[in-house]
Amino acid sequence: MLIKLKRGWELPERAATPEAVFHDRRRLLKAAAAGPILLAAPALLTACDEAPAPTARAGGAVAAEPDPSAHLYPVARNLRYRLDRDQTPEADATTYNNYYEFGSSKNIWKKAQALPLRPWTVVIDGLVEQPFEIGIDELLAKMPLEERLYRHRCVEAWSMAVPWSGFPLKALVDLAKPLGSAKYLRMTTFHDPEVASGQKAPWYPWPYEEGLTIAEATNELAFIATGIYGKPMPKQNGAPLRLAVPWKYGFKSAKGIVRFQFTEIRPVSFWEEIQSSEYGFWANVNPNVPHPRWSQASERVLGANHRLETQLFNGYGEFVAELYKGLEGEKLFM
Ligand SMILES: Nc1nc2c(c(=O)[nH]1)N[C@H]1C(S)=C(S)[C@@H](COP(=O)(O)O)O[C@H]1N2
Ligand SMILES: [Mo]
Repeated sequence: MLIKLKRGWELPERAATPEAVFHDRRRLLKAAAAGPILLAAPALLTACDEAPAPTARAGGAVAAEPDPSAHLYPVARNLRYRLDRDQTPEADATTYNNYYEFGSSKNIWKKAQALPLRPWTVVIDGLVEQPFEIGIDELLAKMPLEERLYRHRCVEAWSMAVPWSGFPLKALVDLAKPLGSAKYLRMTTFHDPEVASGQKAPWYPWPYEEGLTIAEATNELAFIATGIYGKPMPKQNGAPLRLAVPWKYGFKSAKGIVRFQFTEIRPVSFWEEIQSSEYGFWANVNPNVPHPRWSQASERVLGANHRLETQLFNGYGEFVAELYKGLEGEKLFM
């Protein structure tokens, strides 16, 4: 690429938006050869160049239809997980989003309201004692809900700090009863181009997929978030189920999950399939390993006027560093 590598804080926001600007243009050029796709080009490029600052504010007011899980919240906070900074204002965390199913700009929260949340069936299969399906409300009733304050660090060098509600991923793994041969957990997002128009873009490998090793998935930090700010999860933030793995870059935290599959084969995730030289399987946060196109040394704090230095494992080394002993030959930090 001819894009000059600059330090992250010198980048205009739109330039540090790898999941949009770069790939859409590149894939567009590729796809343009095919002809008909060209029709989509002007609209797409406009969307990519859109100023990220939202004009409208969502907050809790967005949930027009009542969420059937609303009575479950708020849940008790687990004080083991502490922040080193202020919480991000709810209005920022709920209106500045990455959710490519609904478009490649940050301002998709209104479009995401088109996603129906019921019925929502979760498939648990692959290398398990007995594959099964379970409705979201039945699953929520079985899981130990709690609130956790976690940092979130996007690979684009912005960050937030939010109170998630949800349950440890380990509780779901235990429910699934994986076989000893399972080495990875693959998570798959819903696929419905009729409601998620972003999924009509054929140059993305839909549906969105992500994966963890079983050791990562059963680490105490790995969390399935079902709510935020003491309320059910807004659609734009990944309702009804989204992963939160705060020591990894944000793209690992798949939203709108419908399937948990246990497998022997390392899953190839959405962004890895698009550009494996920039987005790998491990994607652990490390300020000393720059993205090929920008620095990861610091982060822009959403809803604040300052940057902070990024920390190794996003500050969660005490919980997770152990997981990577003996894996030093792997590309752990991209
Ligand atoms: N299904 C799906 N999950 C996704 C994404 C996406 O585009 N689709 N984007 C990821 C990225 S890059 C980030 S930074 C976080 C953003 O979560 P937030 O919008 O709740 O802040 O969601 C992640 N999960
Ligand atoms: Mo991200």
